[in-house]
Amino acid sequence: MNSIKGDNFIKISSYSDLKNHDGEVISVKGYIHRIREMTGFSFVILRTARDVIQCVYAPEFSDYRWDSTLSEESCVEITGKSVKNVDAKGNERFELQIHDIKVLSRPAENLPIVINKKQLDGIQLNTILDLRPISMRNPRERAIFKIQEGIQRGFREFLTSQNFTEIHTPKINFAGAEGGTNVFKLDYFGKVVYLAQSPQLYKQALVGVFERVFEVAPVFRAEHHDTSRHLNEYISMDFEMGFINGFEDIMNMETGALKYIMNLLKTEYKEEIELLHADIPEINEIPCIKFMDAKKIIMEKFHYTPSDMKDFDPQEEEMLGKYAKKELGSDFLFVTHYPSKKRPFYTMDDPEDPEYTLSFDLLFRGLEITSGGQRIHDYDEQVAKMKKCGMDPEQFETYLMLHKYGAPPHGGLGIGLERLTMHLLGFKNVREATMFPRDINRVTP
Ligand code: AMO
Repeated sequence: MNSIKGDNFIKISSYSDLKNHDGEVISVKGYIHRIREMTGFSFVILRTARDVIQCVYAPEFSDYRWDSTLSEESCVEITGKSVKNVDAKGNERFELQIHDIKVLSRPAENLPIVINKKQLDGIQLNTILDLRPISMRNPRERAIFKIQEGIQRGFREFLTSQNFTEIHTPKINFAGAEGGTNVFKLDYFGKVVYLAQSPQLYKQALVGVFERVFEVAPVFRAEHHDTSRHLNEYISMDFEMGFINGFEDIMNMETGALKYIMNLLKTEYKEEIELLHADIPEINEIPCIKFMDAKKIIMEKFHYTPSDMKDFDPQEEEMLGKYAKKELGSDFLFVTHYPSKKRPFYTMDDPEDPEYTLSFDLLFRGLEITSGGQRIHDYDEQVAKMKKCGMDPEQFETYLMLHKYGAPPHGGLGIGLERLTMHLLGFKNVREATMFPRDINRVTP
């Protein structure tokens, strides 16, 4: 029960509290989501932090008299009696018989879009994004980000239970960690520095301190193309763990985290799942396939000729998603042993075949949501690999302190939070699962 006795009435904040106070006079604060005036009575739908509560006005309920200046999006405190109703289908529904409405604030203007329908029908994504501070008031839009909260919460809770330490690493860095050209340069008092592409270098350093670490934080990628799966700023859910026996330990930890997250969503985010018609996957074991075997499947089963034998394009990922679902009965698929040429300098090569790496991606319903793998922990090996990648090890002195002064065998991964949310909710565009997206054309709101 989530209620406190204050003033004269019990204050409640959600629909479930209403149930717990059947027959009692209680008070609740929120936004007026919708008003429906009928003959002789009115409905006021109140939007609270997480749900909507139906309140009914009729003159016989109290001395309070209907205020025809009440407007939608006003903030109010409604006092009334919690009563149970049974609808035509036999469903039990609690509502509040209004005894009083205290107006706490009124909007200065009417909203530019209708937000009090089940979903934002017929409104273009760009308009929804332009108006994010208010479009998110729509219960369905809001539910997307409650689900996203649940994912992060599950990640955090699970890893904490596995003795991981939560860390915060700097976002202004001396070098890009992931290579490539998608790094933002910054003028730092006359010096060139970079926005963090990932917490990679620091999370590895911290394995040398805490053994197991995780971080949920924004990272920055200067993506030059406008695609449905790339953002310039996204939330990366990273972990890194020491004393591993192999990169399979990382995959097992991720499987455990995902199982925990999905169960948490099913148990504590039921209303949001219903609103969004989300299909939350059952996870038992996640199947796993080697990169070159995946290429074979793409060529032989899907008769597709890849343009790049060192990576997958989005269509190939989709094909692998279909294959995993149809033939392996799984929404997820681990692809392991990516070619060394396409993985960053910290990735450990496979000693059995150094053309490939001890690394993996996780595909979810045909989209890469995770990259991870085992890292090089030997100093000489790391320096040699950096040189091979055309890097100057001297510039990475602080990073190499880990290797120089002793590092355990270790590895980790990074999960793109928005991408995971996107495919969990069946969206076509990652921006739908991003509160305030940053892309090549958008830096506001
Ligand atoms: P990687 O660069 O593959 O690996 O990123 C990890 C995951 O982050 C997500 N992602 C993105 N999401 C939205 N917009 C983007 N521009 C974008 N780029 C990446 C994807 C991807 O799988 N340091 C490694 C992780 C590790 O090995 O620990 C890394 O960052 O879901």
